[in-house]
Amino acid sequence: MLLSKSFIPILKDNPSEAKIKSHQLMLRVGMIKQASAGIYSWLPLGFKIMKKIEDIVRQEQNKIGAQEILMPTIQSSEIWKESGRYDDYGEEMLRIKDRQNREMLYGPTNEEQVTEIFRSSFKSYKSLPQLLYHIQWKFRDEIRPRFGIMRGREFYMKDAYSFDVTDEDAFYSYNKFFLSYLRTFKRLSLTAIPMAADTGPIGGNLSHEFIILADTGESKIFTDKRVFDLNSEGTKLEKSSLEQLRTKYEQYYSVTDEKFNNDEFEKMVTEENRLITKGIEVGHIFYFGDKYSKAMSAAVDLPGGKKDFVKMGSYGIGVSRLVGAIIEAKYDDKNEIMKWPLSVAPYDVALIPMINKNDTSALEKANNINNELIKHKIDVIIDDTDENFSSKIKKMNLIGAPYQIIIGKKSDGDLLEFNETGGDTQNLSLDKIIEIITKQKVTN
Ligand code: P5A
Repeated sequence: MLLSKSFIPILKDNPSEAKIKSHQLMLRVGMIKQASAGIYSWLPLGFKIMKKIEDIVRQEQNKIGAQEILMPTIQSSEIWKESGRYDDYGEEMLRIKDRQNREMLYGPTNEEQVTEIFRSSFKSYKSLPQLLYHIQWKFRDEIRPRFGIMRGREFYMKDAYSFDVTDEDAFYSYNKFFLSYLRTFKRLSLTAIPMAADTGPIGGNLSHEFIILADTGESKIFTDKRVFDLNSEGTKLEKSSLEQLRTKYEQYYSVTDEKFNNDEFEKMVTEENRLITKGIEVGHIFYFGDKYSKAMSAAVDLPGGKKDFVKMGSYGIGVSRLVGAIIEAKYDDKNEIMKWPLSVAPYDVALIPMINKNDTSALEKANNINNELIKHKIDVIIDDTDENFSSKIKKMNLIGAPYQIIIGKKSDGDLLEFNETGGDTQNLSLDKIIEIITKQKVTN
């Protein structure tokens, strides 16, 4: 892709309305454009990154056996009246009337809609467990939308729902998502810690928020530092392996402020291991048993001939919020350098030819290198503008391809100036560069 032909409207300075670095960068490089309060259009750069995040989220859902569906954004109020949440949800719900004066709403979440699908499709325990998910826009009329897409009114969420016969089976489903979330965030190169959390309007009594540390986060957390040394490596999808994983995490005190209890904190965590800080909630999982299935009569036949309401959980990931969360974690705003994790980077490599007015050889060389890189499935953006070197580097540092190749005075014969964005420059052959990038792409 040539920069001159791309739709990446970069601003010279940080927009003054943006208070946190993810919002600043997203507006600065034209990843998003505000349409109205808390509602955004996604421009090519931002959209490409979000789609890559979505793909990883999808792959990890499929790996635990969840099946993808797509439910509508607009829902009927009827099912919400059945569950009892139509009135409870209050002003955050955007209510709409159709031409027949029927009460509709723009879905803030889908527990009701999916329960309605389930009850009309499944009759027997033999079909369970069912893990269903979709990736769809949501609307919540947040009183204080802020920080760009971090707390939007319209936002993109992956929401999954599990249906089981017994509590025990349902915990197994819950633990599958627990593992899947740890794996998902790791692939996005984020350290997200599961923390015991409140259930709010979703309901139930078991819940974890997945939180990444960031000063600008809206969640206050109290945790034992040692939890950051844990990982999910080696965990299998078997019941006992998943239970061990949760026990491993739950041995360390880690809670959001609604669950905080100072006596417990001081009893469980030695002073040197206590960490009180802020974070961004990128995922949230809930177990709520038969809260919705009972209210909406979603029951299946059991082996003995009796019927029982199914046991349910729901599992959310903020796909659009993750774009901002990754920026909060990776953007060096002092030096104005963004380096996207390769797994979601908008381009793998920025090619920066130094172009003289009368000499187009650097651009030709860049085109040839691009053709080689394409053969190896390496995605490139070429700065073909005739701006000076430092403004070219500045722009590319903001766009954030993880690697840069500079074709300039110092490019010596077949050797090219190569660097990891923000890092030291090396002179390497194109073959060597391809080898380095390809190796990294495989491990991602
Ligand atoms: C779980 C899936 C739910 O809605 N129902 C279906 C449950 N949970 S949640 O915690 O309310 O939301 C899940 C994730 O969505 C992101 N999120 C948001 N992102 C941007 N702007 C918002 N206003 C917003 N609200 C929620 C968060 O990442 C959250 O963890």
